[in-house]
Amino acid sequence: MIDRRRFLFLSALTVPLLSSRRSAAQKTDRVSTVKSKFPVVVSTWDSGIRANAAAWNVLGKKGRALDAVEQAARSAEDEISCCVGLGAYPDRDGFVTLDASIMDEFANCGSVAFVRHIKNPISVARKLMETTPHVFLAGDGAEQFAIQNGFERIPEKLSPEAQKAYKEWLKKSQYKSVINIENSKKRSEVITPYRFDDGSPNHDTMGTIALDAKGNLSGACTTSGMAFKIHGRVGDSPIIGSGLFVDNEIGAATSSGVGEEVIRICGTHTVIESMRHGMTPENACREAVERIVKRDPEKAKTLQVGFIAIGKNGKVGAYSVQKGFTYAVTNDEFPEGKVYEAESRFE
Ligand code: SD4
Repeated sequence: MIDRRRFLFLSALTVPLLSSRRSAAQKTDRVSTVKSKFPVVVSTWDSGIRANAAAWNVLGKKGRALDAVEQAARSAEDEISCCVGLGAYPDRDGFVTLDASIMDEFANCGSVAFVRHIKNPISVARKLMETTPHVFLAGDGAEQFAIQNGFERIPEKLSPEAQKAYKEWLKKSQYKSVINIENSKKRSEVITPYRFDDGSPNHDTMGTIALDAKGNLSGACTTSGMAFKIHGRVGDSPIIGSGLFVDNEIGAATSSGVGEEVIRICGTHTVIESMRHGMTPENACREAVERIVKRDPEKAKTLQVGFIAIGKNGKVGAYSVQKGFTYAVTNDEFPEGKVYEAESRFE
């Protein structure tokens, strides 16, 4: 296993187009633009490499981007120790509540929020999109819809890891948002740890965007939301235009980090609109980050948001508020996937 520095160094060497705005001081292993042919799939975080593998089973056989991103999200939801799905950390009342959204090349979209007891909310979102006139269901109604459509109701039970963390959290019961970064110390381990050493989650979301062999785009985003959130809180991930947006003429984008900040700037819609006006995916992600920082520069130093985007031509871009936001890219050149660390506003 190569170590992280060498891995990223090699990644940088093999990626021809680096950010034009990278200064000498920033001359590190960071990569915010990846030129790629299609099909290509991109997911947030190190664990995106496993989500991408599920997507590549579809995309590599010339399948549809929509099917690929759904499979990516499902694979993350199925991982019991992952940051998303029923194995994830609960809210402050001890309930795991999930949000998910999906969007296809025709601007069809479906979202569910504040859903409990359902293992694969992404597929509920797709079902809603494909079989009803609606785009967004929340809470009990979303659960009821899922069950009526054959999804199994899983009784509430925290995973042992989540149970332990929740007990620990209850001692102080203080909500403090964590800066989501990949745990670089353990990065070279094959199974990405989803927690910092103190047990707090280092991220809670899997966002996946894909461009298929026919040149069509789709995206999916699934999350357990911020750990220990207020019961009923919904973040950016299920909100079309915030945590996920796809415009088949332009590109696809998704986000991870503090959802409230993404919602305030309609984050992924902002990314796609910047691309519509000529920006590269990287610069469009950077522009969205700058809007977050400009609104409250001091607060921005204390939080994380990262965006990833794919343009219609297959070019991939990413940018984050804080260092440590990683993303995985899988394509014909790297069918096993490759993880990059995005450039960031703050070091
Ligand atoms: C949310 N954006 O619910 C999600 C959280 C996240 O890594 O991405 N964490 O606000």
